[in-house]
Amino acid sequence: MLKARPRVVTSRQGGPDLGALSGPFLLALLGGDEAAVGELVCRSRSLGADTAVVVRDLVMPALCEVGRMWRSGEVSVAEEHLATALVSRVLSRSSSGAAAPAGTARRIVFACLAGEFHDLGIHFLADVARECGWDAESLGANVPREALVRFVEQRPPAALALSVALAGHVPEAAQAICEVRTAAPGITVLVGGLAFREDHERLALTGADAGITDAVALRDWLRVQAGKASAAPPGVRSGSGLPESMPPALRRRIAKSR
Ligand code: B12
Repeated sequence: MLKARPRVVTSRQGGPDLGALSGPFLLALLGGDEAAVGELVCRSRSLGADTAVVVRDLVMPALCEVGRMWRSGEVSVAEEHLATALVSRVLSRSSSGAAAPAGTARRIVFACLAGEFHDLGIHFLADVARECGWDAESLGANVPREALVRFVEQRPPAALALSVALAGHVPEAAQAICEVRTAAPGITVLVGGLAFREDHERLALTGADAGITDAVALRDWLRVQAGKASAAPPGVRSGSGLPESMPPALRRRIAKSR
């Protein structure tokens, strides 16, 4: 059954032009040249690109090309794994997002559901969120639905962001969102990933509040939401001085031992 149509949020082109770095970046990735990959990311940053722009304009096109070459047999699975691991290491080192002090920032949780192993995107997006001053957690790949629902029920974030690369996983996302809405109403649920970039119509099947297509669009959405935040964002400290997002049993135990 079709659910309410979520908003699709896409970024406009803009920011520094990284086009000239794309070819060398792909070659460095495929050659496993970590120093060159690091150097190209540094050059992008010196041109004024933040993590969101680096991911949208340098990393995503390169990994799409790696995926194409992998499918056509031009590179092996081992070379694809090498490129993926390399870009992940370099980008996490170069991100400038420091962890926000507990309880002071709006919180966003990223996850890939059961069977979904494409978690590189959400690790980058968590860095993007930290650069925007959000408290971001990435639960990574293959998170069982029950565990995710319990997690957000006990420690409700302001936003839950689910990533779906394979179209066959859209029904699982729809089920998870339905259960999250019952267990923890009030959370804004975002979805993104290749499954929705291939076909925006799939968004309507999920029941999410919005579908966001890329890292720059997410960055802009996070900034707007942070601007709208009330004086007491979710996760602020309670009267006990402990974050509201802390599991209740742990909060009680710590409060008692004081
Ligand atoms: C790396 C990779 C893998 C790695 C993943 C490693 C990891 N830790 O992530 C491994 C080896 C595990 C893998 C496995 C498989 N893969 Co793969 N993989 C890729 C590859 C090459 C790159 C993906 C990537 O990281 N892109 C870069 C990131 C940054 O992009 P992204 O994930 O899309 O995220 C961005 C946006 O989509 C958005 N976004 C994403 N999620 C969200 C969520 C929210 C809330 C928001 C706001 C935004 C957002 O923001 C991100 C940053 O801009 C792609 C090629 C491609 N065209 O994408 C194939 C690809 C996705 N894989 C593919 C396939 C077929 C598979 C396998 C089935 C292969 C197999 N036979 O085993 C398995 C399936 C595993 C599973 N069950 O999940 C196909 C999918 C085809 C399709 N249309 O369905 C692709 C397209 C390759 C191809 N050309 O055929 N893969």
